[in-house]
Amino acid sequence: MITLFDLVVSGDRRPSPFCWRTKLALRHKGLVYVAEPVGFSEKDKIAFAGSTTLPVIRDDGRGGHAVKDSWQIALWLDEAYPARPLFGSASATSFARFVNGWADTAVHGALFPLVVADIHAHARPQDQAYFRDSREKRLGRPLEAAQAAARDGGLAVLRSTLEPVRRQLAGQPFISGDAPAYPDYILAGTVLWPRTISPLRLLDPADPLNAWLDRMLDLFDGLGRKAPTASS
Ligand SMILES: N[C@@H](CCC(=O)N[C@@H](CS)C(=O)NCC(=O)O)C(=O)O
Repeated sequence: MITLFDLVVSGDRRPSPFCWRTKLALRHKGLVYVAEPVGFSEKDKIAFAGSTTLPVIRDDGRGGHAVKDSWQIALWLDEAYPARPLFGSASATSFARFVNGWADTAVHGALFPLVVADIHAHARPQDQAYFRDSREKRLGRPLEAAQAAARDGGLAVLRSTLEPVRRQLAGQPFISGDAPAYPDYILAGTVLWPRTISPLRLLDPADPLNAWLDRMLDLFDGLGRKAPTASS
């Protein structure tokens, strides 16, 4: 059995874009897992893996082997469980690595300040001080001020950052081609993040990316669609 250490906020919501990547990857591979909820400040729960961030997985069927970091987890899953590959070839892995880096920097860089105060508002009460302190150090100002400043024009920047994906999807149903693979799970995790903790509508209703998102939310018996949202 695989245990996924999964970020939890209030109302048992699971917002982490990186944990979403791993959940979708596990389901893609048909692997059964149990999710162990971990709050922002519960570092003791993942210390066994030498990690301070989520996701972490522990595979009891493989001697309790632990892997940290969503990208490393994806690589390891394909190595340990070659059926139903997340990548499938060296060039597919290379493409996915680019998407991973682009999402983590360009997309998350634009998105994070747009929702940072909303994340704080949804963090469990016992995690809020840790979250505020660590993120205000990163942003150099109060969370509310950072979010208010980002909302002034930042959503348009974020939406234009997604333009390469619109072009990719103009000729195919998934970022990876005819079927979803890890690059799709990377960006689906990004979209599920604000959906879980913020009223912000990341995509304009007329955005062609909505058709792709609908396909992603339907995967694996509606895993993403069934997840509690900010308003549910
Ligand atoms: N590169 C890492 C990033 C993981 C990450 O930053 N996770 C956040 C949750 S979204 C976290 O665990 N933060 C804990 C903290 O801020 O202390 C990955 O892909 O797994």
